[in-house]
Amino acid sequence: MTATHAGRAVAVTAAACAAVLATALPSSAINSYNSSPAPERTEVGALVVQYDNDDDPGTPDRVRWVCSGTMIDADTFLTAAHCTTDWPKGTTFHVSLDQDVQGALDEAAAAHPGDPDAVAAAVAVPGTAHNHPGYPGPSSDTGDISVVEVSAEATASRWDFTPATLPNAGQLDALGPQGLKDLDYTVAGYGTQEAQREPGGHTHPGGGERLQAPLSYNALNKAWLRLSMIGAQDNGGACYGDSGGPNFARIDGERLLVGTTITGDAPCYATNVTYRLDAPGARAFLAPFVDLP
Ligand SMILES: [Ca+2]
Ligand SMILES: [Ca+2]
Repeated sequence: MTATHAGRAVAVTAAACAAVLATALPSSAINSYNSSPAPERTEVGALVVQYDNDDDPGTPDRVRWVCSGTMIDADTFLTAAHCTTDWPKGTTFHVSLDQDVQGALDEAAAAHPGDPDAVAAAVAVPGTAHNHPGYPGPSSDTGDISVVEVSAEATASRWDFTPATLPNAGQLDALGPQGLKDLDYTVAGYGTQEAQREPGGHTHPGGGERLQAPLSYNALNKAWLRLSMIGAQDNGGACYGDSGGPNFARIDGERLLVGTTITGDAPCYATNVTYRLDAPGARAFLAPFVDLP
């Protein structure tokens, strides 16, 4: 585990990948291998951020998608705390459930040149971010979880979606190692592709479109569910910009949102490290925002 799949420290929100996206190849998300578009996952969206990015502080002039996330009820968008912290003063957070968020941003930028407020309003609904108060905690449980509270009315008027279902308390523990191995896992998000080796180093092309990929079980810790992205095992995987996005498992025929993408190996070929949503830390944080199962 090295790079945060959207963070600041070892870097890598999609915003930190600006140089990559600026020269982006045809848009695509998640890893390129074993992935597919996810138009049906309408509860999965992108975190859109409007922030100061020029020499005129106090006027948030830049609008871009930076992370992924999931609607877990009518007005609560679940994402990662490293996506919603450490932004310049005056930053505002927004949620888009569009399939092609980068395309929507490009279109809005062309329609509203020099008007970032109008661009944000065209592609997303505004919200208020709430970060886990303990973030960043110890590596055993970093508290890397946040929500963006949006207007249920504004969101429902733009997108038709069914909120994701959260797991019961300790549901992954109860399955045991063999039970966890037997499950089918799927990651979804708007992130970039795995590393491409190019002159000058690795780049991560693509991103901004909702894709999904299968994963398999690797390990379970107190706060973390590790999932394999090894292509040779028919898995796909998550990469930069997929942070905060969902990892689903099908349990007893039901699709449950069991973990949010947080980090993994830097080139995005091996492991997706996800924050468990059945564990006490996540549940205590989420309790004021959703009805927990
Ligand atoms: Ca500015
Ligand atoms: Ca709520």
